[in-house]
This record gives sequence, structure tokens and C-alpha cells, in this order.
Amino acid sequence: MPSNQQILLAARPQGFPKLTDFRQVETPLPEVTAGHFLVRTLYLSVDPYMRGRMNDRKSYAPPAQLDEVMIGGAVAQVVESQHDKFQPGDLVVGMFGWQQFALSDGTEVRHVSTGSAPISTALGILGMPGITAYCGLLEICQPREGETVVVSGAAGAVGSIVGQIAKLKGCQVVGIAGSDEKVEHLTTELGFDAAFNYKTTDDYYGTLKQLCPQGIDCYFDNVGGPITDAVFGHINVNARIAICGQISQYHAEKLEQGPRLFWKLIEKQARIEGFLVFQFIPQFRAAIQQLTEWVETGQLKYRERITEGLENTPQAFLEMLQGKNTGKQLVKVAEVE
Ligand code: NAP
Ligand code: FER
Repeated sequence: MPSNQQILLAARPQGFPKLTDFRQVETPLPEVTAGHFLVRTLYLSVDPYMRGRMNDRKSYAPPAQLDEVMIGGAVAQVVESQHDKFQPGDLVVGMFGWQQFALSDGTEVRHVSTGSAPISTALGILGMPGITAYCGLLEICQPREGETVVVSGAAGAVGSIVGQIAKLKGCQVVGIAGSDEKVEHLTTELGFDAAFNYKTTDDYYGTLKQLCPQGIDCYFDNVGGPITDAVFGHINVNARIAICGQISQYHAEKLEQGPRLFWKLIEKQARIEGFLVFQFIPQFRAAIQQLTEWVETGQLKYRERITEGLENTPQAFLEMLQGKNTGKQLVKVAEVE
């Protein structure tokens, strides 16, 4: 009987996740019933939000369940269908989970539309991370020509797109990332005006002062913690701060006591706003269309770090959390047929 390889959540992590928090099993291939279709996974996405879903805490979505397939987005190919909208051979993107095959009723599944770009980009620059960057920056930070935009987590899937879009809008762009190679990539390949390595810099406040002589008008925050504290010290009147992610806090077992700089928002009449990409669903189509055009004209560049093999998905996830990726971290599971 044909079988399905699946990766389950085996334990809820304490602090930074471990390989033993996951378990691989072989199960029978599900049967296709009326109104459903079966897909074969081609690429899996590993994302920071998955760390939050591994905790037993309800947030915007229920937690991943113990001993069930780990949640996650994937690009897949339909292999068998009893659904009007999806035919064998179709390339689709959806929340199919960490497994070789998935049965779907079509909920929140869309056909891959990446123009001339590879299908893997439907999980990165032309997918959830790209839309997060586009809508988060343009709707919340609203950068104007000549303004200074700072982005943390700058060399990752979201941050690398945020900085490039801010450049397209005529801003001065400063990135913060975790290695010298990443800093080099941002300034030489992606057109950032400046960047620094937060792992080898002690004085974030002083470095930002040097790199942002006009102060900071927009801050796109992917990381939180001491980096964000330092940015607060340099915000201009009417600054806009978008809280996209707080990855420096995701594994914390005890809440960090920060410097509590919210009075800066009063002094500078500044705005800080958290957002979830899903609040922009009405703008998704337009965002993907614009991002596709920028990718096709070479105005937006992207990198992918691709790990081979479903069995290496937990490792790829941990490596992304450790910052081994530049650009979007993916797992390649199978070739298109
Ligand atoms: P990513 O940036 O491609 O990968 C995560 C990166 O985080 C790593 O490469 C690492 O790079 C950095 N990192 C890890 N630990 C860190 C720490 N302690 N301090 C500073 N940086 C750290 O991931 P992504 O998918 O683009 O997501 C980026 C952020 O956006 C995450 O916080 C994520 O939760 C958030 N996000 C939010 C939404 C939303 O709807 N609000 C949607 C998508 C993503 P370094 O080498 O630079 O450390
Ligand atoms: C993410 C980080 C956090 C993300 C969503 C959240 C979609 C939401 C967290 C919550 O509701 O608690 O990267 O991506």
C-alpha cells in the first residue's frame, strides 16, 4: 500500500526547540473522497510563527497539536482530485503541513501564480513573507521619499523585501542583521544604504546615531529586544513603528525586563502598531501582482536557502531560527512531475 511520510509535533519545546520535539512517522496514503483532492508536497516553508504555534497557547490560530502533523505552508502538485476547482497536475499553495502528501477540501488553497519566477517563490517573496513586507511597510510605516527607514531581521525573508521596497520609495535604508556576510549582502546586492551586524556590535545606540544622522522616521521591527530599545532612542517626530515580529523573544521562558521607552512615543508624537499579515487579505492579490512585476523587472532581488528532504525539515526550521538563512528558508521535498 502506498504510504505517506509525516513529521509530527512530538513535544512542546522548553526554550529553544530541539530535534526531539519532532518525530517522523509513515502512515497510509489517505483516500480521496468527494469534494477533496490529494497533493504531493514540492516545497515546504519553515517560518518563525511556527515556534509560537508549538506552545499550548491560543493566539490568532489554535496551537499545533501534539502527535499531529506539524502545521505549515507548502507548494504542492495535485495528484488526484474529486474537486471541481483543482485538477491533477495543478500547482497549488496551501497549509498542507510537514508531510509528503496531504488531503485537502480546497480551504485557503490557491493556484500558484509566480509569473516567470520559480514556484518556490510562492512561499517567499511572492507569498506570505512578501505580502507581510509589502503591506506592513506601505500600510503601517507609510514611508515617504527622503525619510530614514530602519529594518531589523533585515537579511531574512521579510526584512530583505522591506528594505528593498523602502529603497524603491526613495528612502534612506538601514538594516540590522546577524552576520558580516548578511551585512555585505544588504549593502552590495540589495541596495541598502547601510547595515550593521548586531552580534559583533556592542553599542546599538551609537551605531544607529552614526548610520541615521537624520534620525529614524520608520522602523519595521522583526526582532524586538535590545535592538528595538536602541531604535526608540532615535525616532523623529511623527515616526511610524510597525511591529511585525519579536523573534528575540520567541524562546524566552521568562519575560525580559526592558528599558520601557514608551515615553519616547509621547515626546515624538510617534505611532507604534502591531499587525498580522492576515488583516491585509483584501490587498493580497494587488500585493502579489506588484511584487511579481518588481521581481520580473529585477527591481526586487531575493535569495532562498533550500534544504533537501522532508526528513530534514526540523533541522531546517532550527537553522532558520538560528539565522543560518539569508532570504527565505525552504525545504525541497519533491520535483514537479
Ligand atoms: P527570517 O527573517 O527569514 O528568519 C528568521 C531570522 O531571525 C533569522 O534568519 C535570524 O537572522 C533572525 N533572528 C533569530 N534570532 C534572533 C534574535 N535573537 N535577535 C535578532 N534576530 C534574530 O524570517 P521571516 O519569515 O522573514 O520573519 C521575520 C519576522 O517577521 C519574524 O519575527 C516573524 O515572526 C515575523 N513575521 C510576522 C508576520 C506577521 O503577520 N506579523 C508575518 C511573517 C513574519 P540573524 O542572522 O539576523 O539573527
Ligand atoms: C509571526 C509571528 C507572530 C506570524 C504571526 C504571529 C504569521 C502571531 C502571533 C500571535 O497571534 O500570537 O511570524 O506570522
